[in-house]
Amino acid sequence: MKPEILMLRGLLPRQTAQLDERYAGHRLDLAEDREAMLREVAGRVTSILTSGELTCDAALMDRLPKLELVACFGVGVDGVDLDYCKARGIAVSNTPDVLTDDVADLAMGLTIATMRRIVAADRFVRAGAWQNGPLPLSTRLAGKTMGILGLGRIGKAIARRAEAHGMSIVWHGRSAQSDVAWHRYPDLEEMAGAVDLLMVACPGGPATRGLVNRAVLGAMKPKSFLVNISRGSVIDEPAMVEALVEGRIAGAGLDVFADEPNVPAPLNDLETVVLTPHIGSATEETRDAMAQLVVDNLDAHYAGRPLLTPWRFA
Ligand code: 8YV
Repeated sequence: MKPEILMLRGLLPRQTAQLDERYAGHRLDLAEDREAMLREVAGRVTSILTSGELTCDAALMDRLPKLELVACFGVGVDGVDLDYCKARGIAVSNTPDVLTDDVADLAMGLTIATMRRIVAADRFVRAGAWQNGPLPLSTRLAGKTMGILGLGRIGKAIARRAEAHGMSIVWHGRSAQSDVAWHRYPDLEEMAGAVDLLMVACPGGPATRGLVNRAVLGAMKPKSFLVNISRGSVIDEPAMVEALVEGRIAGAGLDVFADEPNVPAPLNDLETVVLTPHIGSATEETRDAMAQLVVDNLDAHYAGRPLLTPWRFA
């Protein structure tokens, strides 16, 4: 008998073929009648396949008495009720490391695109506006300070790239790191007031919800920028939109939003904002590596081997 997996999303064709060979996957996201599917398979399912930003909550997991593993496609596990998993002894795996470079590249891409107004410049040329004179001047990166909220693997990869562009790095995170030379601000608001660009790179989830609040945004200088490649939930989105619309901050590069795929309408009208549809890890190479890691974790679990990339509960 093949182990049965409740799938809240699919994988790429190469890994779907591997799954089909060894497992019976039930695509809840494609089910016409989700309730009927759940009733049918709940008693047999031993794993859930999900993404960090999808909801895998207690209500769902409560219905799966044999659940052993939640395998996440993505580094973020904020959609999973981790307290519940810990209490029930359900293992969780994610896909760290393989996506670090891509997410950091996008963070720098958004930084450059926003500060140098690359997207606005592209629109300017296409609209034929160049014939009427030059585009207004933009902002230099070199010599500026980037304040990184969350200095994990991705935060550090962004820091290295930003340094290569001549930027200075400071950071804020819950705990000090003895092997890090960059200055740490214990207070986020203070850091926000001191930097030219606030880079949001911390995990999502209850611990960071609304961390970049009205006060933090209010502390930022009118000439400073905001980039978010983490989760929309980390920023008070209405307060951010207000600050951008009123020009209280200079601009923002945003890959993630509070209610994806919905983006606050006022952002669409702002030339100072660059918007991307949650594509931090969205390259062929990285998505292939992420999907393979999901399958490899499932394989390890069902072979009785340790998970390759287990989530370490606090
Ligand atoms: C998503 C991400 O998993 O890794 C994460 O936490 O947010 C992304 O890589 C990806 O968009 C799949 O939905």
